[in-house]
Amino acid sequence: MFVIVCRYRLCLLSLWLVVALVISSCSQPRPASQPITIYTYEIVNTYPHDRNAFTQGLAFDNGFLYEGTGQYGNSSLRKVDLATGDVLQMRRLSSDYFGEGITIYDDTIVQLTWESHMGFLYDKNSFNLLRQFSYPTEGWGITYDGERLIMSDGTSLLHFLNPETLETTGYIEVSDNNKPVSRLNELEYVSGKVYANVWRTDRIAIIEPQDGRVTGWIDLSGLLRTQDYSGHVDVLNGIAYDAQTDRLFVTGKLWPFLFEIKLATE
Ligand SMILES: [Ca+2]
Repeated sequence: MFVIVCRYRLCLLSLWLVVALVISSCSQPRPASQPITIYTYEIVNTYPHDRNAFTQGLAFDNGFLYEGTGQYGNSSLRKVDLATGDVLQMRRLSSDYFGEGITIYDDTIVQLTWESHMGFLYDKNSFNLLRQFSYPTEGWGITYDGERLIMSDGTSLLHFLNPETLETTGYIEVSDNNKPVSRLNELEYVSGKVYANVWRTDRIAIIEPQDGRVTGWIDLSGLLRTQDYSGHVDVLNGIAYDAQTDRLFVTGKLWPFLFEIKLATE
C-alpha cells in the first residue's frame, strides 16, 4: 500500500513538473530570429547646412526644417530654409542647458536637454516658451507618432509620453534579434516605424514601435565624404521626414550638408 501511494505521488509530481515546464515555456517564449532588411541609400538632393550647427534634433513641418542644436552656450532652436540652409528664426537656450532632440506636434515644438532633466515647449510660430517639464532620464532624441511623444535617453529604451500631460505612459526596449541596441539618439517617426540613429555610427535602426524589434538597418556609410568631416564629434545625427511629399532628410553634427535620401536595397 505504501509503495502504491509513493508511486501515485511520484506520478503526480512528474505530471506537475511537465505542466510547469509547459506553462513556463508558454509564458516566456523566445522570439525566433526575424529577417532584418539592410538598406543602403541614394542621394536625391544635397542642401547646404550650417557648419556651426551641432545638430541634436531635426524635424520638417509645412515646408520648413526645424533644428535643435547642442553644446553648453551654443544651444538653440532654429527654423531653417531647406534650399539655402539659411536660419530664418532662432531662439538661443540659456547656457545652463545642452539642447537635444526636437519634435513638433500641432503648433508646438518640444525640445529636450541632455543632462538637466528638463524639456521645453514652444509656440511653433513665435518660438515663445509655453511651458517646461521634467523627466528622470537623460534627454537625447524625440519624435511624435500622431498620438504619443517617443523619447530616447541614450540607452536601448524608448519612452512614450502623453503630449498633453507630458507624463510617461510606457516604454519599450529596442532589440536586434533579441540583443539590446543602445545609444539610440535622434529619432523620426516614418510610416509606422521609428527611425533612430545610433550615436557614433553611420547607421539608422528601423524599429517596430509595438515591441521594439529592429526590422531593418539603414547603412549611411560614405554619405558625408571623408574630406568634409572636421573632427571626431561630427557624427550622423539628424533625421527628418516630410510625410506630405515622402521625403527623408538626414544630416550630422557640424556637417556642411543636409541630404535628401531614398532607401535602396543591394
Ligand atoms: Ca527627427
